[in-house]
This record gives sequence, C-alpha cells and structure tokens, in this order.
Amino acid sequence: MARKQATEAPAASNESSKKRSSADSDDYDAKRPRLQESTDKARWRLSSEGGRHTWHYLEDDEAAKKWPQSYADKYYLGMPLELPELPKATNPLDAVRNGLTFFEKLQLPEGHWGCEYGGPMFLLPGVVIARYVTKNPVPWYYATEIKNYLFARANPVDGGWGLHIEGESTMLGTTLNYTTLRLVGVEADHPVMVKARATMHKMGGAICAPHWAKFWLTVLGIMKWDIVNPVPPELWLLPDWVPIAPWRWWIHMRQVFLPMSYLWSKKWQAEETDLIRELRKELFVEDWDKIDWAGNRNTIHPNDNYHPKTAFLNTVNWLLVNIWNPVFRTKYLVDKAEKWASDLIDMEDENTDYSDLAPVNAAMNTVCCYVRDGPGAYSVRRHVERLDEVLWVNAEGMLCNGTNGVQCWDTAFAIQAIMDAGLTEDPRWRPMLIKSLEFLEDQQIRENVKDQDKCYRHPRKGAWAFSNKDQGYAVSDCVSEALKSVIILQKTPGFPTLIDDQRIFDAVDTMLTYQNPSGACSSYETPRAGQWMEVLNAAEVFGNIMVEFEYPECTTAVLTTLSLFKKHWPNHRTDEIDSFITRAVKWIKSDQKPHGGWYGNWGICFTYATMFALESLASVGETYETSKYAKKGCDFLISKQREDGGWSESYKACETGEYVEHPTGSQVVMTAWALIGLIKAKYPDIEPIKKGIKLIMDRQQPNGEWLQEAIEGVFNKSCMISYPNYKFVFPLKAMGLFAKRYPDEKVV
Ligand code: LAN
Repeated sequence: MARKQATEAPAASNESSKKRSSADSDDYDAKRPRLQESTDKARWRLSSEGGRHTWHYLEDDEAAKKWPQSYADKYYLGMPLELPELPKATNPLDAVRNGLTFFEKLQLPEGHWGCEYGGPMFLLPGVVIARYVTKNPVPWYYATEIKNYLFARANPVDGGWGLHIEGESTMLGTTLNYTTLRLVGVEADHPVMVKARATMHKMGGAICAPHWAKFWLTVLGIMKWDIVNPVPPELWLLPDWVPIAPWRWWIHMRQVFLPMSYLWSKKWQAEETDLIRELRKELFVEDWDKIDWAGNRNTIHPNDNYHPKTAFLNTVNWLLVNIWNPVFRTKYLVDKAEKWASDLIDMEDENTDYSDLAPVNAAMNTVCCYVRDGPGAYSVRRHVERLDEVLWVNAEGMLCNGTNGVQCWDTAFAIQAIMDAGLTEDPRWRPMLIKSLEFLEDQQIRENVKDQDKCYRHPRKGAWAFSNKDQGYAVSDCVSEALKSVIILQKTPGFPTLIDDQRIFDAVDTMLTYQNPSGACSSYETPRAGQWMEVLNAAEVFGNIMVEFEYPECTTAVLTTLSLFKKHWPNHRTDEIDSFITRAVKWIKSDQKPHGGWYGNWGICFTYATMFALESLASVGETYETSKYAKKGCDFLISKQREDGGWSESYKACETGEYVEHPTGSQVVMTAWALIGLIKAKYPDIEPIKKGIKLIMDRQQPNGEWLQEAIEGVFNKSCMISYPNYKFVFPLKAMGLFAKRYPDEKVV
C-alpha cells in the first residue's frame, strides 16, 4: 500500500483559523498542518509488512471500503469490538481458552502482535521537530491526533508534561511537548497552551530544561548553542584503548551522542520562521534578547535532575567551553571529527535501512542527513518514511512508540503462554501458533552487520531483535525468549521445522557471546567499561545509562533457554554451555537482595525480576524444596501478596530501589508475574496461588480480555513504558501453569 503523502485538510478549525500577518507568510509556515477537532477513527488502518508497522488514514471512501478495519485496528483505537460473551470459565484452563480466543483476534496476519508502546514523553517531540526542521510537514491527520494525544496526556492539575505518562511535570516534557503542539499547529492562546505555559514559566522557563531539551530547542533556533553543554565529536577520534572512548558507552547513549555531536559541531539551526520567533517569546520568562545563554548551561529544574551532573563532568564541560573549544579545536580536527561521526551515522543508517536503533537517534540522524545531504536526498526521504514506523494511534490520539514495535518479544511470550498451558498440541490453536512460528522464522537475523568492528557492533548472526530484523539489534534476552519459543514449537509433534539446527546453533553461539566475566548478561553488548563511566552522564534525567549494566532479566532469560537447548542438543558446545550455566546461576544467586527479591530494570520491578529469577533457577532444578535461594524468593513474593490475593508494585520501586505498593491496588500483570515465579519454583502451598489465580479470573472480561491497568515497564530507572500485551500473555501463562500443576482444581 503506497504511503500517503501529507494532505491538506479542508476547512481550517478554530485553532488554526487566525490569520497570520503578511510578514509571516514564508513558504514553510504556510504549509503547516491544518488541525481538525479529531480524525474519523473508522478511517485508520495499521499495516504490517515484514514486521514494519505503519498507520494509514484512508480519506477516500472507496479505499476505506476495500481495506476494512480489523479487530486489531479497532482494539488499538479503542473502538467497540462487539464480540460475543464467552461461556463463563469455571477453571483456569477455560479462562486461558477464553483469553486466547480474544487474543487470537488481535494477531496480525503476519503472525505477530502489535501494540502501543508508549510511556516516555520525550520521543514524539524528536519526530515532529525532525520533520519540521527538514521541512516535511506532518499530514493534518497526524497533526490532529498528535494534538489530541498531548492534550489528553497533559497533567490534569498543572497542565505540563512529565518524563513519562505517570510522572510529574518536568521541563523536558513540558518544553518539548508544548513546542510540539505549536509545531503541529496549535495556537498559543488555546487554553491548554495557556495553562502549560503558566506552569513552564512558574518552573523557570525553558532555560531550566535539561540537556536534551536544550539541544532540540537549539536545533529549532529557539535557543542559542551556547546554552547546550558541549557534545564534541572529537571524542570519536580517541583511540579505542582510551577508557572513556564512546564505543564503550551503552549503545543508546553513544548512538544519541553521535548525531547530537555532529549537529553540535556544525552549530546547525533550522531556518528561522515566524513560529520560531513566536516560540522565543513564549518559552521564556525573560526577554529573549537578554538571556545569558552560556550562563544557563547548567540551569535545571529539580524535577528534571534525577541524576545531577557530577563535579567532574561540570569541570570537564567548563574546560571544553573555555579552553578546548576556543584554543585547541582547530579546523583540521573539527573536519576530521565531523567526517568520522558522519561515517558512523551512515553505517548506523545502512545497517538498519534508516530505522535506526530507537526513535531518539532516528530523529537526530534524519536531521544530520538533511544538513549534510540536502533536502531532496534519499537519506532524508527514507528517514522520514521510516519515522512513521514509530508512530502509533490509540483512543487518545497519536503517540510515539519507544521502539519501532515489540513484535518479536511479544510473539515469543505468546507462544510460551500457550505452551505453559499445555495447549500447543490442541489443533484449535495451531493456526495461531504456526503463524507465530513463521513470523519468528522470518525475523531471525541471518548475518552480522557489515563492518561490524568498524562500527563497534556486537555479533548478531542467528539472533532476534526486540522489534524486527530491520532494526536488527540483537539483545541477549530477546534472542533467548524467541529461541525458546522456536524450540518449544518445533519440538512439539505436528509443527514444521522452519528453522534448521544450524540456525538454532547460530542463535546459541550469539547468546554465548553475552556472558560477562561475572557470569551475568547485559542487554545489547557485554560491558565495555566500568560503571564509573556514570560520572560522564550528562543527560540529567536518567540513571544508569552510560555503560551496559548486568541485568537479572537478561541473565535469567539466557540461562532458561540454554537449559532447554541442552536437553535437546546435548552435544553442541557442551562444556561452554555447562560453564555458562554454572556461572550464570552463581551470579543470579549473588544478585538476590537481602529481602529475597531481585531488582528488575525493564519491568516493575522486584516482582518482574523475581519471576524470571525463580523460573531460571527452576530450569536448573532449583526449586522451593531444593534451594534456599528459590525459597527466599518465594517467601519474598508471598510476603507482598495483598488481602485480595493480588500483587501490586508501583513504578516508584524502580526509582527508589525499595518495594512500593501501587496506590490503585492489585494489578493483573503483577499478580501473574508473582504466580509464575511461585508455580515455577514449586511453592508448596496452593492456597495463596489459588487466591491470585482467582483475582486474575475475576478480572477477565466476558469476551476473554483483560483491561489495561497501571504501566508495566521501565528503563533507566526513571522512565516508564507500557507493555499492553503483558496483560494477555502473563495471565495466560500463570493460569496455564496452574492448570497443568493442579489439573483438577476448580477456581470459582
Ligand atoms: C528497551 C525495550 C526492551 C528491553 C528489554 C528486552 C525488555 C530488556 O530486557 C532489555 C533492554 C530493552 C531492549 C530496552 C532497552 C532500552 C529501550 C530501547 C527500551 C526500554 C525501549 C525504549 C528504550 C530506549 C533507550 C528509549 C530511548 C531513550 C534513550 C535514553 C535513548
């Protein structure tokens, strides 16, 4: 289906009807989107081609008729599905069947599941700003739904926006989302804007925004480069052995630093428009002409200062600004650094076909290509097309996903849920499972990236990415969960072998590259420097971002999968796998907190990681009766069970490192996580488990679904992110495991 080009909406709405002065009418401003109250939700369709998701708005009636809305489309958009009520489940297995009946309707034709992957409130601005400064206006239907989403997500009390949807207002969220709304066509005197502006001013105005916001606002020309702490591309010229060389940083940091450094070095700013001139008046408390840009590099509102810059970094910044830049930054050096940064940007673009690692660097690389290659360049056009793949439409409007989807990850868990319920051989679910297997087959990454060493990439042959193979970044636990599901299915009678042994070995070989000397696994790579690198964390809003850390989730996932693999292929790299397993188990035990739980980095929080830890210990035969670690983990979970049988942990736990209850009470997803851990660890007492299962069953809707509750995921300690399919896959898995362990037990 051909991508729709930006189309002008018919009559302008009240928000855009204000006549601009004649001085205004520069070409680009005139092309700004015309907002409507709302789009017609019945005209939106999600397309998936090779796991690439794009939303299309069918303005043409004929086209809309030819491409009817699917259940999945309607579900994502919050439209009624009008599905019949299913017979009430009286035991967990029937509840699983009901849940699967619903979940099957959401499977996309290619075999995977889509979902809104929102939460962070700093991603959409990057996409909109990149489009604005490269003069690719967003179509009116995007603009309209972006406005609706941001309006819906403004803090109901103060009108600002946070770092993430559940967080308090920050300057990062408020300055960037306010600007985004203006860029998509909302007028400054709209009541939502007036309220947000008042909060922004009360918080000190945009000069109190953190580094990333200052960077984007400067690219737009709303600020001056002097207010942005230095981002010197020269760092890329450091020899690889230098301990702080950027190739050693966590991949998300270095891939963001890379384009940022290119634009910082060029001191590039977008063409000045009337709108930019207006924003210079709106975002600040003081007169724009009088702002002391250099003097406010480090001004930051406390709400944004989750990780204050160290004295060391402040000194480095001072030296860079006052000594390095004026004295040593010669043209030769600058040219050389910019050229190498530009080459690295090209490698990232080529290796991902312009999808890039995540929306932050995708938006920045888009601007770099525009600056370097010019407006009509293929690199710019392809980037802009691919940026569409991170946009998502829900009932509230249009948002930006944290990645270009959760395709492989969710599919792997869906398969595991069905397998844990013992239903893989039931022909009723075979078509859904075969399609899932076909998708995972299609999405396995078959080769390492070109110039792997030159662009500092980790091996990835045989791996799976979190989203799709276009993005193509292997992550230790994504490879593991996908491989586990493939093995489970291919070893089930009646399923085809789509992935032969060699490809399975490729995946295992890649997994084996992920173990650190400690025995633990990290996410995308093994750590390339020590945690002391946090002293260079300049982002202010996140913690633990500078290097790879060791994660229980990643370590346990690899462990569980290797244990399964070993059962089927005992002769492949036996000694290495055995030694991997022994060291991983040792590390997992050492990572257990004194209270018995494990701290989760990617899900909330102790409940999430404790589930994985108990599951992995069980995979090597360590359960409640046989292992003091498993016992302690179970006791921890039991100690957190609530009166109603459920579990409920708040995202605050991720920030504080202490278990914190969610104010809204028990959550289905968290209850499922705790139950999975307990059942896998063979917790001996059925009663608490049964109580939890009952809560999950009671919350199941008559059509088999569960409703969305509090946010489930997290990253970098402070930013929350939604995993909407977790409310299906984990309750299904928990109930399935229960049904298998206690086949005769009724829960009514
Ligand atoms: C993700 C999403 C998936 C997640 C898991 C696979 C669940 C995890 O077990 C390993 C880490 C990983 C791959 C992960 C890393 C960080 C991501 C990519 C995200 C949380 C989604 C969004 C986030 C990314 C960093 C957002 C952009 C923000 C920056 C600070 C650059």
